Amino acid sequence: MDDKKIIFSGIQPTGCITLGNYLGALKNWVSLQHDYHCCFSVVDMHSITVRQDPVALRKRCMEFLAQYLACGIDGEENLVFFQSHVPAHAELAWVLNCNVYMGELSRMTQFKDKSAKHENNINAGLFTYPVLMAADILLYKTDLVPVGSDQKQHLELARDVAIRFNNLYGETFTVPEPFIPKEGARVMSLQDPTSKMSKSDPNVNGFISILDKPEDIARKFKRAVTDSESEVAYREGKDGVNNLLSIYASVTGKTVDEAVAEFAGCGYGVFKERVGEAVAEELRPIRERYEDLMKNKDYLETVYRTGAEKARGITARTMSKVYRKVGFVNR
Ligand code: ATP
Ligand code: LTN
Repeated sequence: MDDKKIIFSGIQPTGCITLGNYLGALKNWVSLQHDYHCCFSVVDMHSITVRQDPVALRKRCMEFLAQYLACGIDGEENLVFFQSHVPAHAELAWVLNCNVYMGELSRMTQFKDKSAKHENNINAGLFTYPVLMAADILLYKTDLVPVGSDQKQHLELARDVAIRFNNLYGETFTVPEPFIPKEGARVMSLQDPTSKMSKSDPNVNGFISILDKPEDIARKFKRAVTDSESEVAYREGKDGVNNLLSIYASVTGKTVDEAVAEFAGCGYGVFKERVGEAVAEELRPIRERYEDLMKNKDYLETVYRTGAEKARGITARTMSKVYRKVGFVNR
């Protein structure tokens, strides 16, 4: 083995992949992929914590996989697979469930948000969701987890569980670190810049799908909610403008200060148009590659089958170690 460190990350196949998912997670996966051994999973088991239509879910899972690749993830160099194809995720989640406290899980803000949103289906899976996520990460001896800032709390829990398990049973898991980008870690809704851009937002004008056409992107940015002033500046109280500046900085690789300087003296109309153009430019090749990839089902199948096969090998070794540590009889 070389001394490359290990990355694990995933996105759940719900709604469509947004500019938030892209800037918070995917774009960084792409830039880190050659310097680490990477596992990028479509975490389908997480997605059933909210009710899914089975036919739509199966189709969406393939579309998500194709979008990972279309963004520039190399499906041969990295392990790209569906979480449900690797049974160890569920197996380790069970063992970790027995080492996590109800109190810890009750504090998770995502659980509180999601149970408020889905009050007719507050199932046990929604509650233990972060434990499955910890299993995803710990199975691969992951060093680094590139995610948006909303996942920081879940990652903290994964670290706590790893440390607790190691203290109880002896050195078993690597304690992972989050990788949260400087810009783009929390892209806000274009319609309500005080709440996170979310793929399950019923208002399509609030989010940009990475597959949106340039004219739709332009329209959504044109309608983006800003404020009643007219100065493009980054400061408290200007949530809408701040969000557009961060998006622009993240897409172009510039700093927010450089972006502010660039738009000095511009009206909001021109500013929104330019941000929209920069985003459309970034996403255009992704949409084109996606269309090609979706025509090539055999290739997609090769990627996810080989990914899962390798992942099963790695995770089986972790599981036999874990089962031995907790005191189960050897198979
Ligand atoms: P949902 O709305 O269904 O909860 P989501 O849009 O929050 O979904 P997830 O699958 O939960 O998407 O997240 C996938 C990855 O994208 C995670 O790393 C998460 O931190 C990141 N992410 C999600 N939304 C944003 C956002 N608005 N800004 C930056 N990163 C984000
Ligand atoms: N919970 C994450 C998705 C996720 C994940 C992971 C991210 C599931 N397992 C492992 C990083 C590593 C979310 O974004 N909602």
